[in-house]
Amino acid sequence: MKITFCCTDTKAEPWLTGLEAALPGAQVALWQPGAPPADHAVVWAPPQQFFDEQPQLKGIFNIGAGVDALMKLRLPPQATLVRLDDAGMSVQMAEYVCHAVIRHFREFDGYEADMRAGQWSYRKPRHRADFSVGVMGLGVLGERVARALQMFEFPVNGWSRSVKTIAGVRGFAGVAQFDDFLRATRVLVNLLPLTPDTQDVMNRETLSKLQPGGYVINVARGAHLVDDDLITLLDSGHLAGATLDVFRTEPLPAEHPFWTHPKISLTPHTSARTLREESIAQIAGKIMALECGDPVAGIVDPERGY
Ligand code: NDP
Ligand code: OXD
Repeated sequence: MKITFCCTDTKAEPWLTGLEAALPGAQVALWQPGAPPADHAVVWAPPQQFFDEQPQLKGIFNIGAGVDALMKLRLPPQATLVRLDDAGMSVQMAEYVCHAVIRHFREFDGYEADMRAGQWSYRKPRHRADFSVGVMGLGVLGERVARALQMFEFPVNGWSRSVKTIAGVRGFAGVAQFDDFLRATRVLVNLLPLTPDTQDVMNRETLSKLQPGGYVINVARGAHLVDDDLITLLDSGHLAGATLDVFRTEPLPAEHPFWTHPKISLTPHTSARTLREESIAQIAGKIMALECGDPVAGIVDPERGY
């Protein structure tokens, strides 16, 4: 069995040796233009040329959860496209989002500034019941995040395409219930896949429906958010702040206003990192399952785009 590896911005060597160790007998090679045909591909944001030269692929394994970059390309129609299914990302996402929610709710930035100014002062405790958190996307990551937030007793809302029942989470589904979801939410967490339906979903109109003092946490993709609309609503005072991990252009361009906005906290697309060992083990298991005709978790539906 031949496996070709084509992952942008990824150190290839440890992946190649890890995949070879996990799939004894397989030949694993770094893709180069003109490389011989392979059975399966392990990819992250490959160029179109890669698929044009590998039209016979049986399986394409993305080393991330989001497949939006692949959905822009022409893929071999017979190939099964498989995304990472957690592989250690959901716990990271839960800790990132809980940290951001709690940091905002408990006003830790304010306390830090006070203490640095040599000021020992207290703020009035806020009511948890006033900080309902709405999670957009209740998939592998969103569900874990919603459950983690519940542990801190925040009221939690969830929005998905199809109806989801998660104990203790007030569920909303589809376009018809989106407004109700937004109006019931103060802190908005985005964990949607980027698709034509979800692009620009956080804009002036939708973010205006959040409860006053709203807060935005974007950990999915930059193109879900209309940057200028966020800034307008922060400056008008309708929104209290935002924590952003993902951006339309990454790295975030030096001149972008997000860098210096006092109400925005930034991280460099790091909320849930691909963990190499877990991912190699998962991908190797999926390649073997696909070869044997066994069920494989995390198959992408090209029609839905996720
Ligand atoms: P999943 O595919 O498991 O879940 C997607 C969820 O979004 C599902 O609940 C789905 O609904 C819902 N959804 C999709 N389209 C719509 C829509 N039009 N309206 C309402 N709900 C919709 O994805 P993951 O949880 O694994 O990952 C989510 C995203 O997180 C990834 O696509 C990626 O972009 C991002 N990500 C970011 C990382 C980072 O480091 N910042 C790391 C990893 C992922 P339904 O359940 O009905 O299908
Ligand atoms: C992913 C990511 O989609 O890291 O896995 O953004």
